[in-house]
Amino acid sequence: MGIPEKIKQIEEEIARTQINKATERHLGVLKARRAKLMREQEARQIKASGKGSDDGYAVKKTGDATVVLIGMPSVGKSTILNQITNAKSKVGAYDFTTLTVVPGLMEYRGAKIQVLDLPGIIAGAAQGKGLGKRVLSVARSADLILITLDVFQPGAKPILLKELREIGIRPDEKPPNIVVEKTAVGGVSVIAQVPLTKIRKETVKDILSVYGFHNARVMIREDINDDQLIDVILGSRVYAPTFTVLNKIDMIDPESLRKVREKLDYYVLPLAAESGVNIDEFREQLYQRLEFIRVYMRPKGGETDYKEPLIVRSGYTVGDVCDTLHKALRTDFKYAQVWGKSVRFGGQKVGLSHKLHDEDVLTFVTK
Ligand SMILES: Nc1nc2c(ncn2[C@@H]2O[C@H](COP(=O)(O)OP(=O)(O)O)[C@@H](O)[C@H]2O)c(=O)[nH]1
Ligand SMILES: [Mg+2]
Repeated sequence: MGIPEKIKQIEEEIARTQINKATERHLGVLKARRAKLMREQEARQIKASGKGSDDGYAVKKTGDATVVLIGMPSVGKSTILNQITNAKSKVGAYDFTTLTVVPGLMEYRGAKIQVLDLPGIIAGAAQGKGLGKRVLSVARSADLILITLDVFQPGAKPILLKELREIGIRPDEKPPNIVVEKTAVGGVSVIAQVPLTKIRKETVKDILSVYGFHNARVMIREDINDDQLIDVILGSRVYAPTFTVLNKIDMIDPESLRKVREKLDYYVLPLAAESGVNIDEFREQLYQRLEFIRVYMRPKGGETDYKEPLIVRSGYTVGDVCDTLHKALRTDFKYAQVWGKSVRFGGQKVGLSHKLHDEDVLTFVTK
């Protein structure tokens, strides 16, 4: 039996199996086997094609953050790109007008945001339907995934999310708080620091054994499920938040729009990209969701530059700032001084791992 048949067989068994306490362990193992086979299949496909997995569609990340536009064909992605960036992406009333990835740059409040317009996704894209996997893989570089829905097709989000999950993106999830360390001897020990309600320790051990971990220490710090454990073991998952807009609201009356929004159990920003309705609000919300912070640089013994702050993502450390400024800075780094909310007193000395806050003032002291 070939790999695709094996995957199919396992998927059928998963579909047949009722989810309950008695089957939890078995299901965990099935999912682990499926994920392992999928990885093998992917490796073979890449080898057979003789190219990288994202050949021809690799897009260099530029700017302070990258946003990827995702949606069904003809929902208005290219129109949005053209409205908010300097790009000129082809707009068309027919499907698949955009055949490659079109990048644009949106400059807003001093931040440079790279926006990538992807060809429309259809169900099964991750399995190679339509333009398929190679194009979709570009979404893996996203700091934020912008989901575009059409007022006449407002229920498309689950299909899009499923396709993203298939290529290893975990939309709106955080990396699970689990550490798996291989050890030389001693079998598998599972230490849970919180009560586990979705997975049993035996299942953790079973799943690890599918991946050949027979000696390991597993530290679980949150109430995870089997899928999350498999994600951690595979290690190639990317985690990104999503932001959803509902486009073409000019096509329906306010009452119908209210009804459409009521049916969706999550927030959407109503938009009419073509005529520009809500575009300013859209840019603002996009900027907010990227959670930028401003860092003002002060040369040692000099004046703070309040005019041109450094724009970085929230969560950035002094070390991250070194990397964005100059490669050599990290090696020459002695210490930094910070004034602002992230420190207890102005001018406090900090190291590379210090996390910065919005509007901190930063001085580097080098060797
Ligand atoms: N009525 C209306 N039409 C729109 C709007 N945005 C885009 N369109 C039209 O929808 C069609 C598809 O747009 P396009 O940007 O190419 O969609 P894409 O395939 O998602 O990139 C084009 O004919 C656009 O003119 C909008 O806000 N309102
Ligand atoms: Mg397009």
